[in-house]
Amino acid sequence: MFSKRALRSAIGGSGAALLAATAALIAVTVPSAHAADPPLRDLAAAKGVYMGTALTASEATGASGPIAGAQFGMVTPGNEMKWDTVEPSRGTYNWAPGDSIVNFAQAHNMQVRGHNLVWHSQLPNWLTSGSFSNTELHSILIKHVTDEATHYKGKVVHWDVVNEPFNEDGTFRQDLWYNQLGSSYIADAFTAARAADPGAKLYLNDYNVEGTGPKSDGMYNLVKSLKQQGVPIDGVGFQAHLILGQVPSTFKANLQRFADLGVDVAITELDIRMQTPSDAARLQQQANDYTSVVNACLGVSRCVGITVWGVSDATSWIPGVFPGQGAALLYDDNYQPKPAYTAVRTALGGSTTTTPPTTPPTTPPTTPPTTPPGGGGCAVTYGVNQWNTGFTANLTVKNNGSAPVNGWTLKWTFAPGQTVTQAWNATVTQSGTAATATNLSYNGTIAAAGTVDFGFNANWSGSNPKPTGFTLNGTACTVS
Ligand code: G2I
Repeated sequence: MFSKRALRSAIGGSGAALLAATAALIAVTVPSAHAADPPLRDLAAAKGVYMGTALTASEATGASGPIAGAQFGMVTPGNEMKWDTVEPSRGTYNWAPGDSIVNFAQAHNMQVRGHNLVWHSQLPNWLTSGSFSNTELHSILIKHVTDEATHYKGKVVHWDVVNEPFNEDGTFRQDLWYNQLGSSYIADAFTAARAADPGAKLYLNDYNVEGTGPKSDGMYNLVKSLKQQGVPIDGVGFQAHLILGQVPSTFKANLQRFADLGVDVAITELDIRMQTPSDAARLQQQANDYTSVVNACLGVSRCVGITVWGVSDATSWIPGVFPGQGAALLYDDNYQPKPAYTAVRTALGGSTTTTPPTTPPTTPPTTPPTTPPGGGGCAVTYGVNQWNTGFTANLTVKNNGSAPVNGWTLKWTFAPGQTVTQAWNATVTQSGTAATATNLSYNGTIAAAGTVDFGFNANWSGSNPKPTGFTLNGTACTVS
């Protein structure tokens, strides 16, 4: 008998495409060193699961966007569907940020996990300081859930209807909702969401519930009781904000016991943080940890997919909340895949080889390697943040010409003592005081009148002046 997952995989569009692609690869021998591996989204689809990422609006238009669109088949807005964004004043809705993520998803053939309808955090002031009566608060809650689920009807496949309702000991969190409405706010929110969008799968979502324990038990008891009461809950999300080397050994068994209650399960916000800076041993441990998490999901037939909480370490929430920690995702600060990426790919049935850089900087581009900025020249803005021995520079390069620049090289001269240590959104090399930045695979084109951003960290000694001249593909640029 086919499991639901095997059936999905056998008939799934991406799965079929993958099989066809695999057959084509077998028929034509492709030099293996540079044979492109299928993206994670296709490998996942062939296993009957999705692979997703969180994405904020600014990440979508930055360096994470092209990676997200290529590698992931599901997107969760990082902040754009939360209450403070969506309903900043009572009854007035701000859909544009969330809509921008939906548009991004549709443009990249991705699905959307809505996050979230009810939470204790990121609430607008009018709500937290409104001193509403219980009755009024209840109607505010139901209206918000109804209006948001209605707005995104047909566009969101899963909703995190209620997010993080538990304390660590498994009792209910004493937040605005529970304190005034009691635990029945949870059932009421699910019921309202179902009425507004009967097609969306409705999830309860929390963290520190991945392994068995008091918090997970609290959630288990709630789900069991909601199911017994006929409340429309379809799934349980396990956020999985994990710590290096601490993937719970009971993860799979725990997912399975929830699945046995008759709900889907999903890993919804996966990241695995470590002390920074990372090193080879930690990155390898992290790769092993990611493998364990993927295997836990694949081992449970009702585990429908995995979402990582962001594309790149460069913009992850972790360092801001856990100072000294980070490096938790699949792509590093320079948007290059880490051992964890290869581990996930392998666990999903892809190849075990280390991924070559997205496009090695030395690969000759197919289009003319360096078109000069068509006619109108270029302008560089160079922003600096400096401290006693180091600095961060953020550069914006504008193509003032009327034609796109395809493949770019920016050159400038440093002062003695200025030394780049790490760059993002570009490869930066240095020979003495001569510095060269070249595009990465995803940002090689600068549209007519368009810009590209990159930056670097560097050391300095003596003085730390701004470079006085830049050339873009050999043409001098103005500097500001
Ligand atoms: O905290 C990590 C996640 C835990 N589970 C629920 C998720 O919704 C949550 O996501 C994070 C976002 O990744 C952060 O980007 O939620 C944070 C807020 O609790 C988000 O951070 C906030 C910053 O703290 C604010 O300073 C900022 O104004 O993002 C806000 C919007 O950009």
